[in-house]
Amino acid sequence: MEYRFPKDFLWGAATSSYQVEGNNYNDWVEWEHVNSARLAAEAAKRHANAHMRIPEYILNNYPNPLQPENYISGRVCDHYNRFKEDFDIAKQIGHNAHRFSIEWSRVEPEEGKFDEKEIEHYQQVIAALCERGLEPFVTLWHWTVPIWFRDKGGWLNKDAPKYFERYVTIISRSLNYRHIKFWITINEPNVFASNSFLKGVWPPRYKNIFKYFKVLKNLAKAHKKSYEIIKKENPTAQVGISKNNIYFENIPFADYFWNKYFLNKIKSQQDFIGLNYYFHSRLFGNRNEDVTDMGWEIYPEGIYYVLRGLKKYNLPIYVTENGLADIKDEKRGKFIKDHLKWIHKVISESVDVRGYLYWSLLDNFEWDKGFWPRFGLVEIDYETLERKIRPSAYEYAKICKSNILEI
Ligand code: IFM
Repeated sequence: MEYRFPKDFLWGAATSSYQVEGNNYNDWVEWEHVNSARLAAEAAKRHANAHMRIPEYILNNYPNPLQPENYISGRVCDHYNRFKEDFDIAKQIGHNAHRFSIEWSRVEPEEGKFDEKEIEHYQQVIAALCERGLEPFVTLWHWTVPIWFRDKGGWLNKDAPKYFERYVTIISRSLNYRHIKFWITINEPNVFASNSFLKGVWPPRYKNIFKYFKVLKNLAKAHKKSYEIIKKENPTAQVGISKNNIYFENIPFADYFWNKYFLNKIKSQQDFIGLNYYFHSRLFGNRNEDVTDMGWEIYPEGIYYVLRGLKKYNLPIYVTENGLADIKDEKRGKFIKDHLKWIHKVISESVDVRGYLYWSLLDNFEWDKGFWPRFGLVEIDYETLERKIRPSAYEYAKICKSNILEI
């Protein structure tokens, strides 16, 4: 069976600064150092439980969840220095778009002092993408913040949106806007706010529903203002957010609060919706017939329902993330194809999906889980930093190059 995608469909992958660049200095880097031993000990405790054993094929790799160094990002993939090599690979495997993020803590390491050299670095990143025919999707904020911002209370500070606006003003002026059509102001506001302020698992580890809503409010404010700033600089820019939406099977309450609440808040200040799709949730438990290395259920059909749920916003949609941890690369090819089949179906029912960015181009640092989850189309050997293109990347390349999915 052949599924042809619309003309000019964008194909590619996504990354974020802290997860691939290496040698950053931000709130997460400080947090890792304080928490790595605890995270390794907790993993060991879970592993001691017969039902939660970590499989050998994960433990045989470096670094693995039982090792404290698994939780220290360090040089990660050294993408900061190797971005050209990595974009060569993206081009080679048929991509025509790429999503990356700017590291706020590099650009504004001290309050109000912007580092020209770092801005230049991102100018070079954008130029390198354009030279290779990769359409840049620039994410302005993917969860990490400068130390000075954290010390002011981070996103809980009532002036947080103002601090963010200052950064966005400088960035949108200094990056060559003619080369950037797509701007993503904020990555997954709910995931950030819930892990950091409600569940207490990510820095600053609060468990407080009022703080959770306060942070969402400030993020929405920051987005709206950034939208205006970028549009003033370049009225033709397309500005949106990346929103992690979950397919809640018959759970309308959760669907509203998780999927729609934030999007409704910024409704009139977005030109597209970036969808990050990973999860499905059933009221009485998922079947989990097929799972990723992280135990996340693989449920491709869910992307169809989630995309249908976004139709009412009447905006173009780009899938700005979708992917899985699969160290053996046994499931990735099929995973991508199955999701694309459902995306194709929703397009044929006139939902305006215009692109697909796999998460991630490279293996990278998965937040409090560290290095062991392997999401990459490209494998990273963390001892030598050698890049190896996985077989699934070639399967995906065929689709990217032909604009046709064959199953
Ligand atoms: O690694 C993350 C990314 O930073 C945001 N979206 C989900 C990915 C996988 O958990």
